[in-house]
Amino acid sequence: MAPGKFITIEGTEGVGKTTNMAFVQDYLQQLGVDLLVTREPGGTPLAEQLRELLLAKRDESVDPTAELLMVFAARAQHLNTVIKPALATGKWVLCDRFTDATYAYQGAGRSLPLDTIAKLEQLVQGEIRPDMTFILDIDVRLGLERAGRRGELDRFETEEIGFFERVRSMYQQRAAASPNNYRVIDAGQELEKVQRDLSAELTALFGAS
Ligand code: Z5A
Repeated sequence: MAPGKFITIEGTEGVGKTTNMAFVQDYLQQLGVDLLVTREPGGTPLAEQLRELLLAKRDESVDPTAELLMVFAARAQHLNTVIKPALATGKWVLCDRFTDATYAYQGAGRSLPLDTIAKLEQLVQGEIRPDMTFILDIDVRLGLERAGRRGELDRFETEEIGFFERVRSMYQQRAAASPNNYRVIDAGQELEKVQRDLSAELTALFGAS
């Protein structure tokens, strides 16, 4: 059986990932795709516990390398027990964030060396990479304004604006470096227009599959 496709959605705060994940899920299911929808950090009971540890605000500062290792610990569990088995049976996997987020948040945001992330990526994932990544791109201030309307902020959301500027820039650089595997969507537009753009990309990519 042909393995399924692995699709991820990424972006900075307030970009509308949750809203648009649901839209992409509907689109693919209408095409008849057998789809597993999941998220990172998370996607298994252990990885969801690691997510809680990562997002919780706390009195001690979190060492960036400790944060990086927790992200990859969660990913190893998620990838090996959920994502890989699903892909192997021909299911498609739609994942809210994956290793691009690590390059963006821990690499650019926390200034950890990118080659360290690349080594962990290789160790944990081997050759597995997403087939397609949608990057929802938004002006950082606009995104933070939207995220702020949702209520209490988590540990990442309380970072200063420069952190999110670096995160956004890393996403843009990664998309520019591998245009075949990324699509950048302007998420600063009205939702209807964002979803029209997403639909056009999805139709071009998967409409005929
Ligand atoms: N993290 C990491 O550091 N390293 C890693 O490797 C990984 C993750 C995998 C949790 O991620 C944290 O984990 C994340 C990075 C770190 N940092 N933070 N925080 P998350 O993905 O779970 O959390 P999130 O970034 O807050 O995503 P989210 O919950 O999907 O939020 P969102 O993108 O802001 O989506 P939303 O809730 O759908 O939209 C926000 C609001 O805007 C909402 O009220 C919508 O109705 C509204 N909205 C959406 N689209 C529009 C448009 N087009 N116009 C107007 N209003 C809109």
